[in-house]
Amino acid sequence: MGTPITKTPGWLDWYPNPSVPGFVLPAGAVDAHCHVFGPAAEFPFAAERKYTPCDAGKRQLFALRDHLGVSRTVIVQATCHGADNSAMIDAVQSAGPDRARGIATVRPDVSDRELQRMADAGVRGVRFNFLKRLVNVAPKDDLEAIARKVAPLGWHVVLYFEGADLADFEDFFSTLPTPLVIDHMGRPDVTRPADGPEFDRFLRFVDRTGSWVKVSCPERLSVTGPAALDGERHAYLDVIPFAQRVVEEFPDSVLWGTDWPHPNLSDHMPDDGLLVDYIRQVATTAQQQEKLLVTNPMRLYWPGDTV
Ligand code: 0GY
Repeated sequence: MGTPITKTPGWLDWYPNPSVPGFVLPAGAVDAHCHVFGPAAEFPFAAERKYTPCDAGKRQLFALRDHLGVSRTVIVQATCHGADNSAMIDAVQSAGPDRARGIATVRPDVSDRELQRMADAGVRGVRFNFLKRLVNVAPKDDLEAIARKVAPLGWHVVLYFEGADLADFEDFFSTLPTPLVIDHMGRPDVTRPADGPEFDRFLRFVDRTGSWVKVSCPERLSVTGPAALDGERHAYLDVIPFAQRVVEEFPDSVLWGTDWPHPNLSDHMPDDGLLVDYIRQVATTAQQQEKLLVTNPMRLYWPGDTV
């Protein structure tokens, strides 16, 4: 018997009965950002975690994938599991033949053998997280050492940072020897203008570095909503100008993800079916949708494969 798990106070569990999306995803659509939590009895959470979530295991993730009409998933190691990637790798390997990829968290002393074992299991990148509420941010030397180790495998680095911190980090990011993938549009402050200097700076960084950008997590960025709940198919209006701008300026390097099971939301838990409907508001043409949902993630995570 493991120790009973007490969730972080105020924790919101994932939405149990998501709607059927009104937007039918194109064949071969990829959810390029989601997580698994535990289940804790099988995959205990890390001692150094900053939150304790509900269980959200691979079976529940695959049920949502099938419900939404997603074909493939990219499972990003959640910080509640620290650098123990077993739950993520187990989910990647259980997803069905070639249906999932993983993004790991590793320490600088990770061995080449361990990295190769992860690559064989479907891992294609590591995540560097700069949110102090989620992790004790690793020193730059450690991150550089990790990036140097994973670059020969053809992996990329996924960057998670707050928009306001980009100015401090961008020189460092530019030195990393791998492709870069940016989570949640670099977390802009959506109360500022989408054509203002802060978001311009972000887009210039994307252009200069050739980064990939996830136009994900409107539910995390939105201030005014409305929330994707109660049948609302036109949700998160304040985030749309930011996401539309990224999709229009970088149609060949945008990615989309559900972010299920939506860690650390405190205001509301979105209905994932309605989050799929949000896509149509940011990628407004069939060509943009095909690139965002199929062509781009396939090129990054399944190069050479067909849908
Ligand atoms: C996200 C966002 C968050 C959490 C994590 O790994 C994580 O714990 O990624 C967050 O709390 O902002 O990308 O899912």
